[in-house]
Amino acid sequence: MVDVFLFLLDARIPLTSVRLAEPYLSKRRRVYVLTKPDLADPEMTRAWAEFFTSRGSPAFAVNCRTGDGMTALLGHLRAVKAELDAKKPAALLYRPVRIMLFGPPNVGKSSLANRLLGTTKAPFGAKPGLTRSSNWLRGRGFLEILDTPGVVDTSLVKGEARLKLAAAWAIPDNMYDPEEVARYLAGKVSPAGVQPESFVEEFGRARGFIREGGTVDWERTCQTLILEFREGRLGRFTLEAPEEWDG
Ligand SMILES: Nc1nc2c(ncn2[C@@H]2O[C@H](COP(=O)(O)OP(=O)(O)OP(=O)(O)O)[C@@H](O)[C@H]2O)c(=O)[nH]1
Ligand SMILES: [Mg+2]
Repeated sequence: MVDVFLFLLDARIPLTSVRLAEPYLSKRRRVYVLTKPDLADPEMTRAWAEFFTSRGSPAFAVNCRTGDGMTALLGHLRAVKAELDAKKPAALLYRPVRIMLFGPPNVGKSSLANRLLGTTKAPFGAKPGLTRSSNWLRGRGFLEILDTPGVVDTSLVKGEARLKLAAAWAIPDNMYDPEEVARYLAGKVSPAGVQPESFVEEFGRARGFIREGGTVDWERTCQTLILEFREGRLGRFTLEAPEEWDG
């Protein structure tokens, strides 16, 4: 029995995140949580939250590392509790709100569970596939949370969506070609007029990744570019806009 589905979307790739998990969740009552907003373009995060809200699903941007945005999400969940309580016989009023977390690998599900519960019970960490099985978690307060592993088999995803998932680190490191992902990212983050290829090359030179003979150490350069994107060191980028929504 689940009262609310919290559908976590990486704020840098909301569309790809939705498409991954959508087939598992059709028609259920859901609340969207845009995670890692500190890494995304703030204007775009606002636009995405408004987009989902206008389509009838509440949406909140939450930074699970700092707690930014938690107050609004908790306020919403308290309102859900009040609504559920109003429908229940008095004898059942002690019942907590049951929440299931859903979303791509590494999106921040376990971090959010810990934040919502005020615990550190759910193991979390900077690599996809950390949570291996679904667990009901309880803490202080009025919530019970089902933390789940990443929802889908990302190995089946192809094309640009796959590059985006790799960039956001929803795909394990040995499952993508770093050069392909770095070139893709360079195309997104390089200033207008700069070719992705030259951007990567300059990036490597600027960091001193030079081999004997003066050529750029391409592998190290690509890996570092991806890493710096993931940490927000190249800036705050959102790779998808609500206008791309087609469903
Ligand atoms: N920058 C940033 N990092 C975050 C945020 N929320 C979570 N993280 C980091 O993202 C990584 C993944 O967090 P988890 O909570 O383990 O993600 P998960 O969805 O449970 O991952 P799996 O169980 O592997 O599917 C961790 O390194 C977190 O610290 C956020 O709002 N901003
Ligand atoms: Mg987890």
